[in-house]
Amino acid sequence: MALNPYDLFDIRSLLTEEEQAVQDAVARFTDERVIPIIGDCFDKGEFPHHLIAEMAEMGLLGSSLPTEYGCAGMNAVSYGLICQELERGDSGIRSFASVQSSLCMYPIYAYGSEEQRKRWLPPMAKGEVIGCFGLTEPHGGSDPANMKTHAKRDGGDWLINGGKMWITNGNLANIAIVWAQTDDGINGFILEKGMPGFTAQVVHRKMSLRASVTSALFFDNVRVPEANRLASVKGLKGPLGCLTQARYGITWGPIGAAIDCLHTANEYAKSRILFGKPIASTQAVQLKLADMARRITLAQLLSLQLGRLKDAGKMQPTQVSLAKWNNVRMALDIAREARDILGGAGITTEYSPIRHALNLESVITYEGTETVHQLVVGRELTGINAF
Ligand code: TGC
Ligand code: FAD
Repeated sequence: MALNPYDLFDIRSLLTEEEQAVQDAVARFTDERVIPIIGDCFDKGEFPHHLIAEMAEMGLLGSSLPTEYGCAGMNAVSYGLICQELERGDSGIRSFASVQSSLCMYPIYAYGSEEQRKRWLPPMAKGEVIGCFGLTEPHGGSDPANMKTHAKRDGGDWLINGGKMWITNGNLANIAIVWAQTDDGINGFILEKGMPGFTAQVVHRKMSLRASVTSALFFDNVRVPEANRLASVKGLKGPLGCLTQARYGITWGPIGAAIDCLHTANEYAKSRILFGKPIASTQAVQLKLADMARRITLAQLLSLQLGRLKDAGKMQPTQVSLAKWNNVRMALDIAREARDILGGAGITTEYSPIRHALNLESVITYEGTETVHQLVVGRELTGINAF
């Protein structure tokens, strides 16, 4: 029986029927709604806003949170499959879902009051309220402990001053989860669009994630009521806890981008005739395609086991770091190699590999750079902190 070239180890057979159904539904959405338009969106530097309502309708926003808040209550493996299928379309679409789900809805759920959960989560699940997550500052994203943005008590309120950089969904968002230094350590706040002194500015001239909105946020004496503070967490573990959720999804996402690149390169190589035969019949090209399949298979197994550990409540941040490092590196290398197999045709966005490669340059940097994740694994092995 012929094997599925994009799932050589039949990893799909390890999924439950429900997980397979989630994957199939999101795959259909990507094939029918994302792939036909995303090249143009990337060229124009536009995020396809009209897809938000459709993603919400499918339960893709806050998919792992409980149904009592209007969310789908799916397991971690299903969330991973959602990320994989969305990123097969484009990293920018997966980024939108990651930020909304893991970086905005998750902290409200995990660190917020019941009142905050009831107020924000149902409209966020419907895509009526969009969130962004402000941790990184211009002077150095890898070291968020060194943040300058601060919040000072003023009567019953807080006054926030500072700024954030490289914020996904920034200009789209109705609310921002903002992390700020206080006299009592780092705290998280929900800032609302329109609060005086809170502004966002789009980052232009991006060569990566062009179908995603990226912004700088500015806070000039923004008055935020105590009711908007995420009161049940303090310190860096607050934002890092959110990053663990998002990074988990990001271990899956690039598998989708890599599968799309392998598929594109394979089809092209079978039809491209050079020296009287398809380039797919040469040993050089087959070696490249085989190596892509090998690396994708390993990444699939890594993320699936990570998801099973997460669903069992046993996932550790170091495991997430290893998988984020491995899987993003795998996808970036495959995207560049696929681009090469397409020759000159590979340099235009008519074919997806160069778009995926450019996007993955962001994915390998955000949510902890490759180096940061390598050093987290190194610290685990040696017991010595290299930061
Ligand atoms: P350390 O000072 O040792 O720890 C502070 C506290 O945090 C706890 N902790 C974690 N908790 C949950 N998850 C994790 N991954 C955690 N890592 C640490 C830790 O136990 C401690 O708790 P406590 O109770 O003792 O206070 O911090 P560290 O030395 O581990 O951190 C250093 C380092 C470099 C790993 C960390 O600063 C880091 O990860 N830097 C990278 C920053 C980053 O990833 N920024 C991402 C910004 S958001 C983004 O990029 C979104 S892109 C979204 C998209 O479009 O998809
Ligand atoms: P730096 O931290 O300045 O790193 C520069 C270089 O130094 C890197 O190569 C890094 O690996 C290396 N380095 C760092 N530490 C060490 C060390 N100890 N030893 C050796 N080398 C080291 N942030 C948010 O808060 N919210 C968002 O929604 C968000 N979205 C993003 C979207 C995009 C498109 C991009 C590009 C970024 C986004 N980010 C977001 C920011 C992202 O998390 C940061 O870019 C990332 O954490 C790296 O920070 P930096 O860019 O300041 O690089």
